[in-house]
Amino acid sequence: MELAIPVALLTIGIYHGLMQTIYRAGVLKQTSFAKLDYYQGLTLHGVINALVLTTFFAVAFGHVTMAFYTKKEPNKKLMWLSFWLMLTGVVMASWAMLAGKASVLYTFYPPLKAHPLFYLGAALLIIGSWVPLFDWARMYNQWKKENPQTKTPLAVLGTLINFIIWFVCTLAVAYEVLVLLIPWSMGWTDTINVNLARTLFWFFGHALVYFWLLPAYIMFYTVLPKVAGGKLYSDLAGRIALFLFLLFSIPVGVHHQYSDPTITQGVKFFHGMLTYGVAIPSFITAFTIAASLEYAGKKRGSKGLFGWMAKLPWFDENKFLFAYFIGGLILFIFGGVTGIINSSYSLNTVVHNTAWMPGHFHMTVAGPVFLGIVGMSLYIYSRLSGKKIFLPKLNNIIPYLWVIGMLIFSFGMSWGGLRGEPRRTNLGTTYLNPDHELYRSDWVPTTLLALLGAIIMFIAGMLFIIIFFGTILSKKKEEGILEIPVSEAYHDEKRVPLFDKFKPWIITMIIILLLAYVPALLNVNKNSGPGAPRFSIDNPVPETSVKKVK
Ligand code: HAS
Repeated sequence: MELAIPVALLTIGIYHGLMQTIYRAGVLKQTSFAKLDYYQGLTLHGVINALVLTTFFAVAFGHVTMAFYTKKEPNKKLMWLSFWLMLTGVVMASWAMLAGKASVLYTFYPPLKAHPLFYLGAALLIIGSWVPLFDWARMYNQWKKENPQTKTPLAVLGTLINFIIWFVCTLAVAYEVLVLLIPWSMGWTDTINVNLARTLFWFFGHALVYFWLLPAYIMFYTVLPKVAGGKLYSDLAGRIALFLFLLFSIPVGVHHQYSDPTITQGVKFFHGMLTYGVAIPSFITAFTIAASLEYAGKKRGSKGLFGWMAKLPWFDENKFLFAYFIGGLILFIFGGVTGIINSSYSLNTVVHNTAWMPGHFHMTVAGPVFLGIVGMSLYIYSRLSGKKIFLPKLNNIIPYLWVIGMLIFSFGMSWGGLRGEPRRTNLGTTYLNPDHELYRSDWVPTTLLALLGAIIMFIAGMLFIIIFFGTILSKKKEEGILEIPVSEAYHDEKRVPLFDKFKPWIITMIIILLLAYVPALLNVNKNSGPGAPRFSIDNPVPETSVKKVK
């Protein structure tokens, strides 16, 4: 259920992704289509794909890794409690979005106001996803007591680190939602401090991207080397990378606020430096995984410096996870480079709020994260149910189709961004409408490229949904078991206690967080202007003024 529901919702999410590029390329020159407004569609696209799919999967995959490696049963009651809380939240938020009462995009920045049920739904989704952490901590402690001298399995370490990051960063967004947004949206308070809300959101928001990424990294470290036919080059490198994420994932949020005048240069500089810090574990990962793949290729008899690449199981349908993972890694090379460009203050002023930004983040969250999630969901389902993959040859082609589509799409978006094309804008009504005075012919090729890429991705996405539900509907062929490929380490370094306990890392994390965020919040407290009233997406006049005029 935790895998199938979000995959079913993907149909809506992917459809609205395609629609975005259709509007933006000027194929549609109107504000809505099929009774759904442009911003309503963009909100559905972002919330379903980036918040719902990712959170459900992280919880489901966490259950799988914890149960598989500790050989302990998660508490069934808590599992269901978490599932129902998350599902209720999704139903509430979906209602608000589909009814057109929450077209506030996935960042839900005020002064755009959503229906209170949207915020409440988001809060329930988050609270539901907290529940398993407490149960996993119990399972881990029991396992540790039984195995005091054994290294914590990398996948367990990664899952716990990821959910600790998630728990800490979501405290800020919980405060934003419960204390600032809901009372304001209910009309109990008249205005809201937009700067405080944005700062709290980004305390959560950048860590959120690593909450998406870490399950994929767990797969790259612990599953991919085995599937590729080799070993993990260094187990210790994986541990170091994971602990660095614990330190640096959260205190970087201000790099999303480089253009916010409330925050001073010193704070921006510090967050900028820490942002370079958070790229380090990804560089470690790039080298470690590349070395693991090189070893796999060499073991398969490759020759020469790059011959290993050709020997990898690119088209082996029995190892289809390889195709999903390598597709994600290839995209992430570009996603990472563009991310580092964003983190530079001066370059950020060129690309901020342009189409470059979705160009960047689609090669991350819709790259390694999306391909890892869908590939692993299919794998886990087929193993647990004992069913064979429906149309296995086609399944192996899907990730490559997705990568081609994504590279074309992101190239179009990034190129457009560099020419000033804005993000989150229905270009078809103005800039891409030849009859409009604002028409920009230089954005025609960029938006057409994005459209072409989106069509290819849409086809790949729909083929995946057919294969996923085709597999669910097929007959059981063997006994279902909980099994995931386990990579051995090539360098199985001896246990280093520092990289096997959480306490010193959590204390360091708290210190860095305080250093990064106390000054940021003091700035916000000092420099914020008057509070903002409630606005809806289709009216530049605040809601209260509209009511007064009526
Ligand atoms: Fe980002 C904005 C900086 C990573 C997602 N980012 C966003 C937004 C999203 C997002 C959704 O500093 C938009 C938010 C919004 O709506 O406003 N980002 C970074 C940096 C990194 C980074 C420095 N981002 C991610 C990841 C995401 C994600 C991961 C999702 C999962 N990002 C920014 C900044 C902004 C931003 C600014 C704000 C901009 C603004 O102005 O609004 C780093 O973590 C990236 C490090 C990555 C690497 C790449 C390592 C490569 C690997 C692949 C190796 C390949 C192999 C295969 C081994 C250094 C691991 C080889 C084998 C063969 C056969 C070829």
